[in-house]
Amino acid sequence: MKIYDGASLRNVALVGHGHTGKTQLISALLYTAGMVNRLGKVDDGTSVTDYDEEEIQRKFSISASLAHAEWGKVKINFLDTPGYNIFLHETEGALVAADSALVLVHAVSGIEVQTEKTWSFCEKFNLPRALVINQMDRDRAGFARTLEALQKSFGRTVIPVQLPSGEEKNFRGIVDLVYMKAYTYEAGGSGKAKEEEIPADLAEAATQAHEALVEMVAEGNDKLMEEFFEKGTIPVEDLVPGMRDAIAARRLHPVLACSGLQNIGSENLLNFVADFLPSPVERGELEGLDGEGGNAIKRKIADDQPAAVYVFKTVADPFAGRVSYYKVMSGTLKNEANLSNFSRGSAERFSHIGVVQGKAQAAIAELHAGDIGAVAKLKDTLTGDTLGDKAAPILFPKVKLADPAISFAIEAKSRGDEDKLSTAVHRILEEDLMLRFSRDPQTKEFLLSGAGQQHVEVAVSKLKRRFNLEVTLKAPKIPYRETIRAKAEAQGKHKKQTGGHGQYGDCWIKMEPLARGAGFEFVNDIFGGAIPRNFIPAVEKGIVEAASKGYLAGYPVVDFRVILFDGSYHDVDSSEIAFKLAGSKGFKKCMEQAKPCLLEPIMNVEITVPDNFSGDIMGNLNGRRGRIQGMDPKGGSTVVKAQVPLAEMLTYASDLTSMTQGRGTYSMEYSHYDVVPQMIADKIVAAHKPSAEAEEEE
Ligand SMILES: Nc1nc2c(ncn2[C@@H]2O[C@H](COP(=O)(O)OP(=O)(O)OP(=O)(O)O)[C@@H](O)[C@H]2O)c(=O)[nH]1
Ligand SMILES: [Mg+2]
Repeated sequence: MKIYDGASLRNVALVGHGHTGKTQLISALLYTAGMVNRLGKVDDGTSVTDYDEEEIQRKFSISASLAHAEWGKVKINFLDTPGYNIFLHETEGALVAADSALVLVHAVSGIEVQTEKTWSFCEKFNLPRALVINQMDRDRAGFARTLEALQKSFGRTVIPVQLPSGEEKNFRGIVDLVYMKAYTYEAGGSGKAKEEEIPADLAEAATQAHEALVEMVAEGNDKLMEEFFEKGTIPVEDLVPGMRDAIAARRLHPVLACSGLQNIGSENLLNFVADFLPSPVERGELEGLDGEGGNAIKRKIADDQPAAVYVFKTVADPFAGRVSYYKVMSGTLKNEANLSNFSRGSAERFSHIGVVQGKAQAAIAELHAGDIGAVAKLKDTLTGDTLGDKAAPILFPKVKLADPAISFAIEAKSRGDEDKLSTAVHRILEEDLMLRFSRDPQTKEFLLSGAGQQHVEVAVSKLKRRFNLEVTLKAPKIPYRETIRAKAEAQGKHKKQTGGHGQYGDCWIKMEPLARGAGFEFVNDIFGGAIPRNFIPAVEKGIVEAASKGYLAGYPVVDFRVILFDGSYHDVDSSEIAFKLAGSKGFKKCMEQAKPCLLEPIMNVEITVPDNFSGDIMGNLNGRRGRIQGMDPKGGSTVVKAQVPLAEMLTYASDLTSMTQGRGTYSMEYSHYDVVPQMIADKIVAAHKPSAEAEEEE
């Protein structure tokens, strides 16, 4: 493998809606460039970048992956990214490594939700980009229609640099609007083109499109504008550098056409990437933070700078161990280099650094500023870490991801695997920053949280396949609580005086409701030694323990006050344990009169949806016992604020996706506890009965 300097590199992310053909197209481009010896297919599980078993089985991309093509003097690093909404955090995370993007658009479906979303990711990372109208071979494919929609959404800087020659079954190649030549391909062939003159029926359209391109390139460039006014056109030798500048400055978003499955347009697309998309060094300086004070510093993307690498992806392989994918942000990374991990303060050795082709890696002696590589077995480096030359610390910003939207209770299927669960889950968490693992302190359940149901299910499948660990997922238990609504007064007496040492404890208590959130209060109102002082804490303890076990349905009783005001004792038979039992009995007797009820957590929910969905969303929230708090417009979207019981929100992530075709997002945080309506409470209490009886029998 040749070693490439920064100027000869192109780091291109393929992004777009799910199923637009990103993975398929990368396989076609690699085959065309001679990097692999067959045209891999997503549908057969033979694509280069959907190599993970989870991806092969599901036939879509789940995580970002990497491949490269040597094309002329250039090496193109392709980042394949998922387009499916619940895996988009992977896409966002991988764009740090890209210097440009190809936004794929389906020639039949046109602009879709994730087209817009991934476009906005590119904006966030300031990525120069082109649009590729793919799957031109499909029935009902339409280039002109799709182009119009793109211009409407993304503006007039969206300009074709190719026109398709033929459509649907007859799609056979493209007309290049820069060089004004036609190129035809053999369907399902080598991806190499035959150059031809532009067919007569396309000549006029091509000339017009060429002029539109020339005008757009001249628009932001005074010198070219002058030339354009003088000559009425711009010669190719000036147009090409003018286009490169316009693309890099994001004044021009070129549109291309192809079919990845039929391998039509591939050679032209590779040429376009090599000739027109920027290299990493052209992106100038990077911003980071210094090692200590967190002050902003700049770093040039150049070989003569100190080495720094940024880890953008981690894979937990049960055999190879941890594999880290990184971009060399500055300097040269040599094999066997010792680098400091600035994010963790440790040292790491980069042994056997390699370049990546899907699941395969090939060893390389060094990687230059801007290049992308992998290394196995770093000790404690994780995604988002910056490493580099000890003498020149720098930290590149981590990508901030949204909070998980859904949680499941997770349990090892066999009891013997309980210890394994936490270890294996933590390995999976290392490769997916959007997954969280926690333990609910009240319900004691382990929770696995992610972006959506399928996201969590993929994690479960990985646990099984890679770590041979079978788990079950359940909706998490709701941390209900219990409280009282009325005052009560009762005696709690524990007396056992048959034979041997007896037991005697006796207390009188009053119980009163407290404000929500107040917890528990104990007041000692004993006068005259009705209960000796040393036994009073035992009474309190008995009450606290009984309250933690609940009265109605096994949930802790909260927000009440107990006043201990009388009692009696026995000189010989009274003991701590006897007073504890007396307290517990008094508590239970009070509960009978105190109008106990269940409390449930209420969440503050904020939902953002396109305006036309807001009516449906509010109707749906009413059905979930939600209380709408407000509605604010926010640039074409509506933000709905509501308070909704947690119990009604367990499946909201997937319901919102289906209600809004994936356009809605929401966030949720705990607000307060409130009384569960009687009908619902009755069911919860009834559901608790069988298990409570079983427990008592034990
Ligand atoms: N007819 C036709 N089908 C295509 C073409 N490209 C991809 N497909 C099919 O479209 C489906 C999706 O292709 P992928 O390459 O997996 O799409 P993707 O954009 O990577 O999808 P995600 O990974 O979910 O984001 C597969 O069944 C492909 O065979 C094409 O050019 N023409
Ligand atoms: Mg894919």
